[in-house]
Amino acid sequence: HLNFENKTYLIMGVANKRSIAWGIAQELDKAGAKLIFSYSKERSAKGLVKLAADLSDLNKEAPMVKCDVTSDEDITTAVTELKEKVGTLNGIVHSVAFANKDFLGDDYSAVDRASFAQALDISAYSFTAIIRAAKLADLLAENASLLTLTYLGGERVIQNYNLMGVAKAALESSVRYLASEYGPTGVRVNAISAGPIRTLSARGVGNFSESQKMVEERAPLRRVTTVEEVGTTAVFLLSDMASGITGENIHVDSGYHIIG
Ligand code: 0WD
Repeated sequence: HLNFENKTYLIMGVANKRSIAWGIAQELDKAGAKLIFSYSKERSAKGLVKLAADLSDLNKEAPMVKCDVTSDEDITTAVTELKEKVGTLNGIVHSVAFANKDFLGDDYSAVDRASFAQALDISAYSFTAIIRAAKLADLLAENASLLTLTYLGGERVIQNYNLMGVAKAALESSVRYLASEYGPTGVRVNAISAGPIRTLSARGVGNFSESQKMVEERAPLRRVTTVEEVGTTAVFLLSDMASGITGENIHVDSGYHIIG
């Protein structure tokens, strides 16, 4: 069931070696899956080439495509390139999010129209957009598994998460609607709700260290979640071992979400 031979996955959202997407890529590589990466800016591409060099021989020279998810043109071009480079995808890991830092602290209601639209566009709409484009291009294998990353702030109020929390709520809801729509074709759609992990994006959230401290003090496991733990759960969800799971949001957060 955990056989990843001849299976190919698109990984979106590796900014650097701390990125959750990179943690997932490393675990998939260990499991024997073939990888293809997408990046949003040319400068991320260079870093990605260097990172990939540390992967197994299968992925050392993994193909890469440009895809700034705010651009319909980029999405169309990326899908065409993916079709040429790999033909079929057995899954997609969407690990992309953005919100204007000015609205990740203080009062939520201060958010302006443009920042709201941008956060929802990059962090929620992009998952739907890439899936639709991949499906229309007949890029998705039968039983493909699609995965996105979310956070508890989408379900409840977490101090400072504000605008991103609203975007994550939209993302989590889209996971359910997409799962329902694509289920009849065998395609599964799930989310991992990760505990706070110190990455580039996390630095933008006000008082980030405080949320990690809360996890250490109150989560059942009394420690912060590691990127490896998110990676191994992703491998499971992307594999046929999870064939009965869709529309789900699995918390990989040391159990923090059960604490009131
Ligand atoms: O504590 C955390 N770090 C948690 C993160 C806890 C729970 C969930 N998450 C989520 C994030 O909200 C996000 O959805 O995990 C996902 C990945 O976040 P990360 O690994 O913490 O962040 P980072 O390493 O900064 O990666 C975010 C990626 C970057 O990749 P690229 O390849 O573009 O450098 O999102 C990318 C960002 O640049 N991104 C975009 N990618 C395509 N098009 C865009 C865009 N327009 N904007 C941002």
